[in-house]
Amino acid sequence: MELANQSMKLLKELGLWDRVVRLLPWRKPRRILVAGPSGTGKSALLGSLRGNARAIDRAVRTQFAEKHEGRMHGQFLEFVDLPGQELYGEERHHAYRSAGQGRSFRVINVVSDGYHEGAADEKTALEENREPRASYLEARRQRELEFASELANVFELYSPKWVITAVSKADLWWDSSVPQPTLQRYQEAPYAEALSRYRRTTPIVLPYCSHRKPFFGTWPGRQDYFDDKAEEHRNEFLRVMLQLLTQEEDGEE
Ligand SMILES: Nc1nc2c(ncn2[C@@H]2O[C@H](COP(=O)(O)OP(=O)(O)O)[C@@H](O)[C@H]2O)c(=O)[nH]1
Ligand SMILES: [Mg+2]
Repeated sequence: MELANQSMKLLKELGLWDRVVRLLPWRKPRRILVAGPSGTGKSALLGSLRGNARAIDRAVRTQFAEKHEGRMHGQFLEFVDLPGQELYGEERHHAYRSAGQGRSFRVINVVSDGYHEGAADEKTALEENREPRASYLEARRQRELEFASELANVFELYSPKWVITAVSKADLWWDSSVPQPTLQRYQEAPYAEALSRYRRTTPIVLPYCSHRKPFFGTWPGRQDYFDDKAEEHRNEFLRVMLQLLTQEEDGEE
């Protein structure tokens, strides 16, 4: 024990202590919150990042903040999959508080252009001809906007190291025209403003697709997207996320 104390002192004197701590196996993982309204695809995104890209029955909802810890490309990470339902607001606030207190955190903010598949029934979300109902998509986009304001309030109290907005389910909305109108919507007002109301940051907005699945089991979305783009987008998302993690000066916590 005495020897351990002496070595610790020596390392501190040499200015090497921090570096050693960073390599210790018991150091705490870096925390990433996966946030967003219900049915945007948070659990699916997390599953796909962790190598499990399968469709989720829409009746299966995340009820409590679920933690998933592990190594990813040399990074020791803890993902917190947050429940998005209005109903679980208390639980969500608790997760934000415990994530923000005394601990650094990062956020993956998951949106999907209103294509939320959760508690709503098929009749609410689809027209008779099985196309997504415009009024449903619009209402859910509004929910995304409200959620962005809620996040901004949290960020006023606790500042995340970084925020990536993942515009998921790209297999449903991707349109090869350039520039992408859907992505633009999240880069501009009112959405980008709501999210960065208190802390001005350059928004990082990336398209994403966890798996291919017809909307409410019937509407196939954009057929060509999955073959042409999905993997490229997943790789790019991972690249940006790992780059942000390596750029953090204090890899601690
Ligand atoms: N088409 C498509 N469906 C997805 C995608 N990601 C999730 N989903 C589906 O959307 C529903 C809600 O996803 P889930 O991850 O549970 O949403 P959460 O409430 O945000 O955790 C599930 O039925 C998923 O299979 C995606 O990238 N594309
Ligand atoms: Mg979930």
